[in-house]
Amino acid sequence: MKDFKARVEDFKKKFDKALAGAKDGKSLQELRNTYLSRKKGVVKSLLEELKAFKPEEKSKAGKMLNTLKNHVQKKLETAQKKFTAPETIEKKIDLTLPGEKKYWGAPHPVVLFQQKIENIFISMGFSIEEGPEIETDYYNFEALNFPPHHPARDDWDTLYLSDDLLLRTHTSPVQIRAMENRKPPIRIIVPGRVYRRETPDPTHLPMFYQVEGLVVDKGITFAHLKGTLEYFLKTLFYEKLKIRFRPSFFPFTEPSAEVDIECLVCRGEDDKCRVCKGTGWKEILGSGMVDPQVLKNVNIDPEKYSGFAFGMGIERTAMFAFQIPDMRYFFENDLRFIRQFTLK
Ligand code: 2NL
Repeated sequence: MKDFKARVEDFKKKFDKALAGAKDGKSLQELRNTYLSRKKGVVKSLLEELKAFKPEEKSKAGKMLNTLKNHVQKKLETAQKKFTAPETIEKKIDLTLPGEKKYWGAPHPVVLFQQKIENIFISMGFSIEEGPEIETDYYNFEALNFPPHHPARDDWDTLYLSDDLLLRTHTSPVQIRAMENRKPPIRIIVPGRVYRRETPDPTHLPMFYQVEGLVVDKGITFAHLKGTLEYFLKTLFYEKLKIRFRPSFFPFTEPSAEVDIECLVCRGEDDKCRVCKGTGWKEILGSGMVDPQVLKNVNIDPEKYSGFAFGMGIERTAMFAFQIPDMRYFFENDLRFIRQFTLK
């Protein structure tokens, strides 16, 4: 028995020494064979010797053998990992190949511009309103003071879905719904998609984004319209921006005005400027005092209340601000285009 114990310990020492000298997976395999082979491994042949032992010695010797076997197995496993891990990684990954490129998206320039516009109006106490893109003839035209078959409807190149349903040509119907549903004071802006029957070209799309605004309260005058739009445009562009108001016509406002800003491309210094056509001015907004008939249509008494409204195209304004030459770029979704825009 003493002899058995000494031999087991001796095998352990021999194994440790051999393992320390093992240089690769192959020599580990040889070690495993020598010690753990089921037919003629060291552990197996020692196990054979147990048969000759008395029962209490048998169990002691069995434990010693088990300890040896576990020791050998554990050490071989750890050594195996050390040898095989780097080898298999090198086989699976070709480290000479270029890395995988991660394609990041970017906020769309229309979204960036819309958010910037929203934030300016939020800072003035406006709230943001949304509504359906499919509308009835009433909300898109009639409530806004376009009588049926009125020639002014031709200006809006409407896409009809049926006799009564259409794709909204502006976001005004959302403002009509807002005036129907609540009492003044009303201070809202309505950004969103609008549709018109157009063939895409550098300055037209059949779908684009618009933002309209509406203020209705007691004592609202043209001075409020002017002050609000001047503050808005100076914040959107820069503080010393030159602005002018020009008389105009819309069926839903009276009086109406178009708002021009100085041409930021040539600053009025190029009489051949392609952006402002040499005028030095660029039309950016339509606006006016809400027509009393429109207020009546939504049961707001025009004797008590007045209001102003305005509308502007988001892509058109973004094109001017970023000097984008073709409106179609916005919806081609080419990342090389989309990634170019950031706003302060
Ligand atoms: C433009 C002109 C405008 C409005 C939109 C409006 C809405 C209601 C009542 C009165 Cl509910 N007016 N909206 C007013 C003036 C101009 O847009 O050139 N848009 C791109």
